[in-house]
Amino acid sequence: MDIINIEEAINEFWSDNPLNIVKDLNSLQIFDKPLIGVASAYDPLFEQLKEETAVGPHHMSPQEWLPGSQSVISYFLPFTEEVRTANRRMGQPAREWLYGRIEGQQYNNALCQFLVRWFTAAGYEAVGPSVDKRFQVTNKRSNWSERHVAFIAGLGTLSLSCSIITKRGSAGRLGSVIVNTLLESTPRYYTEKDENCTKCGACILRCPPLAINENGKNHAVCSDYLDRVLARFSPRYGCGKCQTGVPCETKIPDKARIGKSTAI
Ligand code: B12
Ligand code: SF4
Ligand code: SF4
Repeated sequence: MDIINIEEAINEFWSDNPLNIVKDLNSLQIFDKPLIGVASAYDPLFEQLKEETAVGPHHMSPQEWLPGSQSVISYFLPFTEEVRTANRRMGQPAREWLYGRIEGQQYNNALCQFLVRWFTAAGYEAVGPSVDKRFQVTNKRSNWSERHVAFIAGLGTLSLSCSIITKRGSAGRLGSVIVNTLLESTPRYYTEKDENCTKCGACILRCPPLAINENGKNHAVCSDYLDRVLARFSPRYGCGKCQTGVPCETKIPDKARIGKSTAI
């Protein structure tokens, strides 16, 4: 078993799973090809996430999710150009983005469950924390934070808007699976927790309820705004203005360009 086999399985799922297509929106494709990273289940950063300043003591380690685990596979599902460009206009979320949030998460859950079945069929044990019955979110802090896991698995860093910025940008969703097979870890090409963010401030200007400032994002303000969006667009909601129409939408922004242009 190596990362090539896993990539092939994920890409096969990505290329033909019908949940990636929204018939209601003219057969809109939600996600592009996923980006994949691997962390050792013994990476000391997992223990660091239990600190109050990181996620908190309730954050479960890979061993707590799956005794005997060896590796954690994290993936980033980038939104397609259609979803991203539709959401670049200021103000209310685009319909494409609302479907990307809700139907997109159904697809994400299906991919996670597929990977668990795929590893099990190959004779290994696997757990997808986000689709596991033990998964919980308390005071807006989950017991398995996908962004922190992606950081550990070499996919990218956090940012001023609190999004993860990967080599394919920040506009997308994350998932992960813990397995009891040893895989080669993806090297982290960064050392700081928000290294990929230029602090250009473009996301500050994009945020409708002004949840972001130069010190970071206020989760409560963002969350209250999302509740108002839900009241209007139920059963869907979402916003993601901080992940679209910004220099980190599809790539790691170029630090040399700060001050020259903040919009894409
Ligand atoms: C609760 C939640 C929310 C809450 C609060 C957000 C929050 N607390 O992070 C609300 C409702 C506001 C929210 C909003 C949104 N969310 Co949300 N949310 C979650 C959820 C379920 C849990 C997040 C969590 O546990 N956070 C934990 C806290 C502690 O995170 P934090 O405060 O940012 O952490 C700081 C500290 O840890 C500090 N730090 C201190 N020491 C250390 C040490 C290390 C090593 C590190 C790395 C960091 C660190 O750095 C961090 C940043 O300052 C995750 C799914 C999941 N299972 O992870 C999705 C998730 C984070 N959300 C996501 C998205 C897309 C959104 C929205 C865009 C909604 C939408 N689709 O329109 C918005 C805005 C996202 C944004 N810019 O942050 C994605 C993010 C993908 C991405 N590209 O980054 C996730 C991962 C869902 C998914 N499966 O893809 N969300
Ligand atoms: S828009 Fe600029 S400041 Fe905001 S997260 Fe992206 S790179 Fe960082
Ligand atoms: S999701 Fe919307 S409300 Fe929340 S921080 Fe991003 S732009 Fe602001």
